[in-house]
Amino acid sequence: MTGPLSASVATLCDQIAGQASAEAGGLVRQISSRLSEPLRVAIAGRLKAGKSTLVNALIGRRVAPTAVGECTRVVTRFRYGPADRVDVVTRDGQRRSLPLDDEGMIPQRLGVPAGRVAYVDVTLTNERLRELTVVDTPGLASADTVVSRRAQEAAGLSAAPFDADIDAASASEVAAAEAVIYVFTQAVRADDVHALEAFRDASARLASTPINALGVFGKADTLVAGTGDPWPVAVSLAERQAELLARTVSDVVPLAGLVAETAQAGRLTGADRDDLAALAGLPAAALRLMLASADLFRTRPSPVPAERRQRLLGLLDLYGIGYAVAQLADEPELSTGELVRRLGAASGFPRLRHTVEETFRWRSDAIKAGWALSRLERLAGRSRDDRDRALLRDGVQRLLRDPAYHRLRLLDAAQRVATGAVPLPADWEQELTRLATSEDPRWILRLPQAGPDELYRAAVEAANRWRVYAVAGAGPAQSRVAQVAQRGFHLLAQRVRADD
Ligand SMILES: Nc1nc2c(ncn2[C@@H]2O[C@H](COP(=O)(O)OP(=O)(O)O)[C@@H](O)[C@H]2O)c(=O)[nH]1
Ligand SMILES: [Mg+2]
Repeated sequence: MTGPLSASVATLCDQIAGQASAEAGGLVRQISSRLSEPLRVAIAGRLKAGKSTLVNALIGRRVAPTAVGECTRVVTRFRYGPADRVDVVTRDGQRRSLPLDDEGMIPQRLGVPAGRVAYVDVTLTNERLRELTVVDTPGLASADTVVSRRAQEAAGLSAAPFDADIDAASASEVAAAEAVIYVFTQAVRADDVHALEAFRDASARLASTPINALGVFGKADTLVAGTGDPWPVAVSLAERQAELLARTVSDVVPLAGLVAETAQAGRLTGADRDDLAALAGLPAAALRLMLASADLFRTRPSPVPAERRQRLLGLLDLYGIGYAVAQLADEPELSTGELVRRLGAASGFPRLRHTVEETFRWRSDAIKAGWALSRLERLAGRSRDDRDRALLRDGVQRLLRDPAYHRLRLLDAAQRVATGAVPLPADWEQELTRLATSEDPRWILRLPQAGPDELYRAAVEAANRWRVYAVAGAGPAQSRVAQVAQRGFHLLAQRVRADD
């Protein structure tokens, strides 16, 4: 599913590749082939933040190991494919296939020293991966700088696909992601902010805005002791983080990732449900004591054997157990399926999924087109061949003059205003946001009933207003934004008239 902007960049790539030198042509074809792939989202964050857990929840299958092990130390890419398959790609470009282990997970032992692994390439016959390729990274601030640098490359933090210090075959495979989900736990630290800014700086154009980055406030369930309700605290903390990071991520969504993984991957069995129901039948005081801490839950006398209790902790942790037990105490006949559905809702995952769709999928055409254009520009900047350089530069310039590409500039301007980098009066900001994020002239102009004439006049009027603001308005930054808006409304007026 290639959107219109990506499709025309792909056409441009084909034209350039046909005329450029063999070397540049090959690189341009790599960029082009990325445009028809699903949007690639890297999951970034510190070690143990809950990244792999989130990956499993997003895929809806427990396939990424979440314990300490070799696999959690390498970059792993999950994409759609006709068969389940794990390939270990080494830094010399060789591939080695491995079977999934007995539990359907990536094996803990890769058979290759971690230092020689470029990344692990996993294809799964999983519908959710048809639209989203997910890249799991080991953690940005890990002590092992090699691993951490590779994580940064996979997250697009520092490296272009072409100048990574690995061979060309692997480099083309491990091209940077177009979008990132950054998993925080507790407070946002200074180097988290730093890493995010590096990500923005590394990729030009759209990446310089929160348009392609989303924050997840992970392990929200561990914010309060025992089984207390963490959401009031989690929601307000996430809001505070979102304010702090407004220039870096579009939103920060709180999530109880472990519960989300268990629910999404369908890990809770009928026997688990029955164990939870048995706990729900305990006298209230005994239950309260048991659920006060993980240690007490393991050690207090209980109708459920110790190893089964350990399993429940691993599936749900105290918050999830407390939530499930409360549901079963109210409705002892609750089915496993309905319990899982409620746990999924209680994990915060539905809001995350919705936000991912809003933030990434909907914008993925613009994100990918912007990504590819910035790669072409970068290639032009690096090319030693004058003819290649001219071909690339001219091609990109030609495309950017196409009215359709004005959307990229609009999104960029709207994000800059939304982040506060360029302050505008609130109603001007809202108008710009509507223009940047919609194709519907009636909605943009807030004239739901208007006919073509009225829409045309309103669009021309808006263009004039922004032109005046560009000249008379505050500073040079506002002026540049206003010029982009003016042209946007001018193009909108033309479109309304053409559709008439
Ligand atoms: N209680 C709780 N534990 C979690 C959550 N997310 C992950 N974990 C646990 O934290 C540990 C590290 O998670 P993992 O996904 O491997 O972190 P990564 O290093 O960022 O990939 C694992 O034991 C997970 O089960 C969560 O939301 N709540
Ligand atoms: Mg991990």
